[in-house]
Order: sequence, then structure tokens, then C-alpha cells
Amino acid sequence: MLRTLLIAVVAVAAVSIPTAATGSSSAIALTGVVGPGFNISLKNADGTGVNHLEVGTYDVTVTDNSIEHNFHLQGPGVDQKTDVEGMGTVTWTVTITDGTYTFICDAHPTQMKGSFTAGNVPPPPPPPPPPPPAKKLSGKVTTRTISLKTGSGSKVKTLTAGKVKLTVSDTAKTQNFHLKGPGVNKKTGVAARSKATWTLTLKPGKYTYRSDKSRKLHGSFTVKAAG
Ligand SMILES: [Cu+2]
Repeated sequence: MLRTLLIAVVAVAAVSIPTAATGSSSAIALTGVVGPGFNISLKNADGTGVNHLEVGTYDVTVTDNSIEHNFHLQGPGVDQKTDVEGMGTVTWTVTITDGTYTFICDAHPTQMKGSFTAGNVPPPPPPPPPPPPAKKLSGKVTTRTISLKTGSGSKVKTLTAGKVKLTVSDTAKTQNFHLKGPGVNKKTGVAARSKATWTLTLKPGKYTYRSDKSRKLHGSFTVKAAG
């Protein structure tokens, strides 16, 4: 009876040991070295530099050869480092996921650095779109009329907030062109004929243009927020 029990215990132990061994050996080994000198590296088991890894578990064995440098591995879900003042060898078991990882010496981060990608690297964010060019407008005042038109010649009723380049033609010696609205208050002289070019930033709200000498000469338009 006791003999049977003993055999059973041995049998269970024999089965469980290989299971544990298989579990730990699934991690892939990488080797990191920092120092001596201003050298830092992270290599695959075959000695090549790590450029890209599959997603998974890795055993990173780091040898820190210097009291001036350290090895700092950082990226999605990973932040492991040795002491700058310390030396020695350490093994980190890390889970590498999609993204970009860096390894640097924290004391010399611009001179001693490296990086690799893993899994499906998220694409870099697209560059911001360039600001739209200034919209061209033309204003005109005569002795009897005032107008504000777009580049294509239609009357300005609504605009999108942003930059405009307004060319004003003041052909009347008795009138002027006066534009007023959020952040803008520009006018030509009443007594002179003149041409003016104003680069303006229009903000959401209502703008009016008029002659300061005649109530009949006026107009308005609305500016809406961009996007
Ligand atoms: Cu360093």
C-alpha cells in the first residue's frame, strides 16, 4: 500500500517537472550590454542587433560593465533599468507588444541609445495639414457704392475663420472703407483716394463694412468657425 502511494507521488512529480521547464524556456533570450566605454547594444541570440521583434515574452540578460553608465529599456508595458553607479548582470523577463522600444544610458541619452520595433508598429501620426492660404477679397468704395467681393467676384456673405488678404480700392474723395468686427478695425482715409492691402485674421462673428461719411454705404458678413 505504501509502496503504491510512493510510486504515485514519483509519477506525479516526474510529469510536472517537464511542464514547468517547457513554460520557462518559451521566452526568447536577448543580450544587452553597456560599457566599457560609450557602448550600448541589444543583441539576438545569434549575435545580430535587435531591430524588430515578434510580440512575445523575452528574457533580456543585461550586463552593465560600468559605474558611469546604465542600461534602460523602455517601451509599451516595459520600463527596466540598471543603476548608473552599479555594475553586474541581471535578467529581466519582459512582455514585448506592438510598438517602438528604446534602450539608452540615462547618463548619456543622446550618445548612447538604440531602438527597435515590435509586432505591428502603429503608423506615425499624419503631419498636420498646412494652413489654408489667405483667401483673397476685394473691397471697393465709390461716391455712391460700397462692396466686398471674393476672388471670383461674388458678394461676401459668409466666410470661414482664418486669414484673408483684403485689397481695398477707395475711389472716393468723400467716402472711406471701414471694416470692423472681432479683432479687426481697419479703415482708409475719408478725404483721400487710396489703395490698401490688409492681411487680416478673421474670427467667428459678424463683421460690417461701411463708409464713415454715409449711412447708406454699408454691408456685412458672417464668419464661421473653421472645421
Ligand atoms: Cu552612459
